[in-house]
Amino acid sequence: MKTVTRSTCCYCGVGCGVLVETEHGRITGIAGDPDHPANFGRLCTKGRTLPLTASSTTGRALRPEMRVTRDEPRQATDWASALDHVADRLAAIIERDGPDAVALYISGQLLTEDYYVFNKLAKGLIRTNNIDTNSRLCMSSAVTAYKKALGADGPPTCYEDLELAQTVLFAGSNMPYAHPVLFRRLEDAKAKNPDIKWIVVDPRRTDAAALADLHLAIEPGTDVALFNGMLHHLIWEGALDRAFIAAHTADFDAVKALVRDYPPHVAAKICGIDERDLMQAADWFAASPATLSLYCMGLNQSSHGTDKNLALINLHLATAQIGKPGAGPFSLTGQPNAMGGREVGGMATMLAAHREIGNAEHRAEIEALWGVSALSDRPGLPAVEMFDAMASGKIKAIWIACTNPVHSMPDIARVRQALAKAEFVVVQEAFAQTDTVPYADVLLPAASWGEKAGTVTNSERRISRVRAAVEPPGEARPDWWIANEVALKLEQRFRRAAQDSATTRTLFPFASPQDVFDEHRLLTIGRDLDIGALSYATLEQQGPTQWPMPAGAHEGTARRYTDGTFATADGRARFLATPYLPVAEPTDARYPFHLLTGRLRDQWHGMSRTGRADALFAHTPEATLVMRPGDATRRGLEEGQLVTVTSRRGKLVLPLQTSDDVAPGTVFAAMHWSGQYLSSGGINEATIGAVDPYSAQPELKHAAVRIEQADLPWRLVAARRGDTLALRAAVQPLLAERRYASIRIEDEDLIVISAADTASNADWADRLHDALDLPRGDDLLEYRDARRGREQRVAWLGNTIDGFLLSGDTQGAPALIEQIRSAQPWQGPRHAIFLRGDDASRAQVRKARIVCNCKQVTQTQIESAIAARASLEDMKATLGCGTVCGSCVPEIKRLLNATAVA
Ligand SMILES: Nc1nc2c(c(=O)[nH]1)N[C@H]1C(S)=C(S)[C@@H](COP(=O)(O)OP(=O)(O)OC[C@H]3O[C@@H](n4cnc5c(=O)[nH]c(N)nc54)[C@H](O)[C@@H]3O)O[C@H]1N2
Ligand SMILES: Nc1nc2c(c(=O)[nH]1)N[C@H]1C(S)=C(S)[C@@H](COP(=O)(O)OP(=O)(O)OC[C@H]3O[C@@H](n4cnc5c(=O)[nH]c(N)nc54)[C@H](O)[C@@H]3O)O[C@H]1N2
Ligand code: SF4
Ligand SMILES: [Mo]
Repeated sequence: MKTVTRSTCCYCGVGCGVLVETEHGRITGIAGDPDHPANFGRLCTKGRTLPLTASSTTGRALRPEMRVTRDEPRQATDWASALDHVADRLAAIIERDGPDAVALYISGQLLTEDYYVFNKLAKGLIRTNNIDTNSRLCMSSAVTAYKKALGADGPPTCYEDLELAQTVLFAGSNMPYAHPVLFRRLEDAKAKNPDIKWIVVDPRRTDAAALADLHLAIEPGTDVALFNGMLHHLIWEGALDRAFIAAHTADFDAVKALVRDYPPHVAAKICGIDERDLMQAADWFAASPATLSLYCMGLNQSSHGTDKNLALINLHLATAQIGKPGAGPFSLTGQPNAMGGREVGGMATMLAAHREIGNAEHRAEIEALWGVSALSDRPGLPAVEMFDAMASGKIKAIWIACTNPVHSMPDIARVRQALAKAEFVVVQEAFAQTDTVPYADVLLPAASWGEKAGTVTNSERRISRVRAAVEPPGEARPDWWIANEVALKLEQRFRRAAQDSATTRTLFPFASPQDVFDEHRLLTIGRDLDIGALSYATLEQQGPTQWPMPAGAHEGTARRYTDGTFATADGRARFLATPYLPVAEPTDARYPFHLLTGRLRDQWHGMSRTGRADALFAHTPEATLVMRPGDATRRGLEEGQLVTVTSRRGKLVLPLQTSDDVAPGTVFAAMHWSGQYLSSGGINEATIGAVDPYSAQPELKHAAVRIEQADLPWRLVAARRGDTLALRAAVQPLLAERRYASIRIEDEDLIVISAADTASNADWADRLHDALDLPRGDDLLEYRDARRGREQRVAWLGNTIDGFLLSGDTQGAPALIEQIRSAQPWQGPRHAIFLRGDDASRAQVRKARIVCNCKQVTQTQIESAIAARASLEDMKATLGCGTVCGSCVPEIKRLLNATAVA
C-alpha cells in the first residue's frame, strides 16, 4: 500500500514542501507539495531525484564504528559502547585540558532540534563556545551585516516579494542553479510583466546573467566599489529618499563622506565595467517602485563579505527600498536550515534565540532558562580558527556532524593536518564514504532525509516540518538522539566527578524532537524571532509559518520593519561606511589567474547524496577547470587537455574546459568534486583560509592561481557497466595514487575512470581492473604492444561490450564507450574490435550533453530545433524539454538568445 508523507526537501534554502511516497517501507516517489507556500507544487532536478538517492543502502553508514588507537582500522561496534567511548574520551580531555579543548563542528543541514541539542550540549553542559558550523562558510557575513545595519539577523523580505519586485538585483547569486524554484517564480513574474528589470552582478556570465537586462561583469571582489559608486551617483542625482533617511536611519553623513571617493568613473574602473552601466543600474535601483536585491555567496564568501553586504544595504536604506512589498535586501540562505541554526544560536559567536555570548544580560537569561550557572563568556572559535587551533594542539577533540570539512573548508591541506593532529575525532555521518570519514576515531551513523523528523527554517523565515517517511537503515539514528545520548552520559560523568547528587534535574529531558522544539520556543519569547505561538500542533494546523509569531498572534510575519522601526536600540537602521578593499590574494606574475568557485545545477556540495543518482551527472559529468578560449590559446592549451592548477597552498590536476562565460584572467571550478571523484581533494586544495574580520567567513570564492599544462604522458581510460555506487566505492581508494585520476558517471549504470601520470603503472592498472570487476579469462579480450607501451582489455558479455581498460594509447576510448552505451551487439569476430581503423576510433564520439534532465533532451537536439527556428514553446511541445521541473529553461532560453544574436 502506498503512503504519502508531507515533508521538506533536504537541499537548498528555498525549502520546498514535498510529498514523499513510500511502499513496503521504501521511498518510491516524490512530488512537490501544492500547498507549500515556497514552491506550490514545484521541485527542481535535485528535489525530483531524491528517491533515486534514497533507493539503496549501499554506501550508507549503517553501524557505529570505533578504534582505540590511530594505527588500527575502525571496527563495527554497538551503540552503547560507541556512546560510552565518546563520553569517556570527551570527559577525560575536558578534565585534563578544560572545556575549550573540545570543539563541535556542525551543519546548517541539521534540523533545528538536532542543532538545539548540540548547542545546549556545548554551551550548557561542556561550557565551551567552541561550537561552530559550516554556516560560517556560508551565511555569517550576511548575519553580521543584518545585525550591524538593521539591528537583528534575518531577512526583512519574503518570497511574495519575488513577484512584486519591479527591479531585481542579483548580486553574487546564481539562482537558476542554486535556488531554482525561486527563479521559476521570478521567470513567471517577468513573463507577465516584461518591464521588470533584472540586473546581475557576477564576474561570470551565468544563466541568470545571460538572461538579465543588465549584466555587470565586475572584476572579482569589487562589489563594494560598485555599490559605493552607485550610491555616489544617486546622491549626485538627488535620487535618495531624504525623508526616510531622516526619520528611520542614522549615520548617513559618514557614508556620504565616504562615497565621495567613488564617483562612477572611478568605481567603474575598479570594477572593470562601463561607467554608464553602473549609472544605469543605480537609476533602475532607485527609480523602481520596488527593488529587491537577492544575494548569496558572491557577496558572503569574501574577506570583505560583511562590507559587501553593508554597502548593498546602504543602497536600500538610502532609497527606502526596504520594509515595503517587493523591496529589500534579501540574503538567500544556502542550506535547508541555515536559518534554524542561527535561531538556536548554534555558532561560536552567538547564544540561543539571537542572543550574544559577549552580553552578560543575555548569558544570564539563558542561565535562568536552562537552569545552569556560569555559561562561558570566552568567545568560541569560528570554523577556520577552530581547525587552526587543532593543528596547533590547543583543541584536542572534535566532533563533526553533518558536514564534510576535508572537502568544503578552504585550504584542505590545513584541515587534514589539523585532524591528523587531534587526539580524538568523532564523525557523525549518514554516508560511509566522504573525505572526512577516514579521520574518524568514532563514526556515528546518522539517519538522514526521509528517516528523521523535526523542523527547518527557509530563506524567508518560514518554519516547516520535516517528517520521517521510512525507518533509518541499519543502526542509523537521528542526530538529535545521538547528541542527546552523549549529553546524558557526559552529564553522568560530570556528576560523578563532582560527587553531585543523582537527583539533580537533567539538562536533557528530551524524549522526542517535539520536546526539543518546545524548549527552543520558550527561549525565543520576547526576542525578535519570537515564536511563542508556534508548536508542532499549530504547524500541523496552519502549515509552514514565518517567524516572528509571538503569543497571541494567529499568523506569522511576512515582512519586517514595515513601519520603519528597526531592531536597533533607537529603532533606526544604521548606515555603515564601507571602503573598498581588494581581495586577500590579488593575482601577480607568479599566480596570474583569479580562481572563482561555485555550484553546478544538479550537484549538491560534496555529492554524498546527489552523487548517488546517475541521472544527475548528465548535465556535467566530470570535474573541469573553465578558462576563456583566448586565455587558453595564448598559453598553448586546448579544450580537454590536463592542466595543473597551483596556488600558494596546494595544487590539483583537472581537464581544461573553455568557455566565454568567464572573463579574461579568471578561471572557474565547481566546488563539488572531492577525493571521492578525483585523485586530489578538489578545488579547495587551492583556496585560501583568509577570513572577513567581522564575520570570520572565509574567502572561498577567490584565490590567485597558476595554470600550466600537466606533463603526464601516460594515460589510462577504463569503463564498466554496472552498479555505479558499488563500482565507485571500489575504485575510489585507488584514485589518490595517480597524479590525475577522475571518476565520471557517463550514463545510467556506466562509470568511466580517466587517469594520467608521468610513467605507466601496470600494477595500478591491474588493481583498477579488479576494482572494476572486469573479468579475466574467456570474457576478456586482451591486446598488448609492449614496445609501444600500449595495452587494451575489453570485457565481453556475450556479443556486447561490458567494459574496457585502455592504457598507453587511449584514443579508442570514446568509440568503445559509445559501443557500451548503445548496447548494440558487436558484429563479426571479437578481435576485430581492435582492428577498427584509427579513423573510427579517433572520431569525436562524445556524448551529447543533457540539458533537460526530466525529459532527457540533449543540447544537440535543442540546437537543431533552434536551427529549424523552433521557439521555446515549440520545443516544449515537440521535445518536451522544460515542461516538468523547469530547471533547464534558463539554459534553453540562453541557447535561443545566442542564436538570435548570431
Ligand atoms: N545546485 C545546487 N544548489 C545549491 C547548492 C549546491 O550545492 N548545489 N548549495 C546551496 C548552498 S549551501 C548555497 S550557500 C547556495 C549558494 O548559491 P550561490 O551563491 O548562488 O552559488 P555559487 O555558485 O556558490 O556562487 C554564486 C555566484 O557568485 C559569483 N561570484 C564569485 N565571486 C564574486 C564576486 O566577487 N562578486 C560577485 N558579485 N559575484 C561573485 C560566482 O561567479 C557565482 O556565479 O546554493 C545553495 N543551492
Ligand atoms: N571552494 C568552495 N568551497 C565551499 C563553497 C564554495 O562556494 N566554494 N561553499 C561553502 C558553503 S556555502 C557550504 S554551505 C559548504 C558545504 O559544505 P559541507 O557542509 O561539507 O557540505 P555537504 O557535502 O552537504 O556535507 C554534509 C554532510 O552531511 C552528511 N549528511 C547528510 N544528511 C545527514 C544527516 O541527516 N545527518 C548527518 N549527521 N549527516 C548527514 C552528508 O553525507 C555530507 O557528507 O561548503 C563550503 N565550501
Ligand atoms: S529548489 Fe530544488 S533543491 Fe531547493 S528546496 Fe526546492 S526542490 Fe529542493
Ligand atoms: Mo552554503
